[in-house]
Amino acid sequence: MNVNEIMLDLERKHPGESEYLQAVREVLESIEEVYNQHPEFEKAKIVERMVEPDRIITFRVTWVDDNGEIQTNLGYRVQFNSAIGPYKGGIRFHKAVNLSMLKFLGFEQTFKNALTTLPMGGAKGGSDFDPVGKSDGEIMRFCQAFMWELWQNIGPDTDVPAGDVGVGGREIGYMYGMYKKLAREYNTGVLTGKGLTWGGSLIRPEATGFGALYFVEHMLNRAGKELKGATVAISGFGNVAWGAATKATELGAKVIAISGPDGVVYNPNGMNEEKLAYMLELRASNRNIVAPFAEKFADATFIPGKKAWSVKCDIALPCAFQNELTGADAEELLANGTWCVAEVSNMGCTPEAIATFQKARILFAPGKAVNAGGVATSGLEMTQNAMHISWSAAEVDEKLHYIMQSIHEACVKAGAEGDYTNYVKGANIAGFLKVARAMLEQGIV
Ligand code: 2IT
Repeated sequence: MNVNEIMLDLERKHPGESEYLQAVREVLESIEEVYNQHPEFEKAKIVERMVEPDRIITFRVTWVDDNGEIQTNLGYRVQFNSAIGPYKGGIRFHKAVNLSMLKFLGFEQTFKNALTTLPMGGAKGGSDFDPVGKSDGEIMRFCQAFMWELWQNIGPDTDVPAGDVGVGGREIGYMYGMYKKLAREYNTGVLTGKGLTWGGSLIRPEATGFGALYFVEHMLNRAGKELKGATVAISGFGNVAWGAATKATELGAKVIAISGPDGVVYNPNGMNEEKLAYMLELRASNRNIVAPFAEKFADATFIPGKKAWSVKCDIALPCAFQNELTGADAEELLANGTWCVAEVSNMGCTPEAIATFQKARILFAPGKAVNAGGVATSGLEMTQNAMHISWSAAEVDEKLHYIMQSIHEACVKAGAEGDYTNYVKGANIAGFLKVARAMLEQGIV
């Protein structure tokens, strides 16, 4: 494989799709060496096939807003790879959603899902619908209209969507309601992230953040460090940030920053139960601002226009959006003494930021390993749905723990570079080998 040649070809086919091209380049660069040791991969053109989605479904979503105005958005489902299981991955509602974003996310999801140890292929979907400021009725009508188009393309053994940015339990509920009506069957396995009384799994809402902290604990243990007493800066204040802040606090770390598009909240005394509960309220308000947190809690300060990375911390956890931590942010964190960065958002760091952390040889791990607990627990939800049972919170949490430990071990095994662990390389190689071998065994399809 020649990475530059493949990238040139891909850029020609998909001009301007910067996130997608960025995600593919990162993976190809880190698997190149291993790939070239396997002539059978080269012969079967595994990489050339793996970088293209199996299929993309695009559709128009038309709905009526509260003023009676007709609105039209774009809807997508990118079914990326089904070598190891049915397509699986979230749905993102955000005004910036486009095909480049969903292709990058679907590509990443393929490797992430392979790392979970569970049989799930990779997919992603979404819409440029902007949930900010929308009423509950508008959210419901949009979700219904979205599912009206999507429903025939999904199913428990075909493609199983879930939540992502802008899509939580409420949206999954509205989508499932419409699915059930159209399909005329009670088929819970078609979506994950469901409510607990109608097929959802305990721990699924917490799983991305909890799993991330289990992964970070393993990284720290291996490096002879501790979470207890460490200061943690988190970007975002949504479901993932909440789960991460909750588990970090439980494990004895101090979460000293959360952030939003409007700025950062400096929270020097860390979180407590009341503050964590307020994070959920803030997200549910649909206003997408973090400033009210500092109005409610006197020991917190809001700094407008600043990112979480301006706060001096031991551990930085991007929990919001792709490329939210840049090369300049990485320099600032290093100057402030940060010694561990774990992406909880997908591709939270730019390539420059990753290179900066790796050059400084601090602990760094990529989203596809760190945040895999979310989709892994979706996989556990699918299992419970298929068996028509529900496991206790302790059972699910124990399985999540075990999965995060397995992912950490796989990364360490494939990512060792002398006495440094290159978690990016480890995650990419481990995920790639599993998917590549499955593709090879299934022939030219
Ligand atoms: O990025 C992700 O892994 C998710 N949004 C969760 C996907 C899922 O199917 O649970």
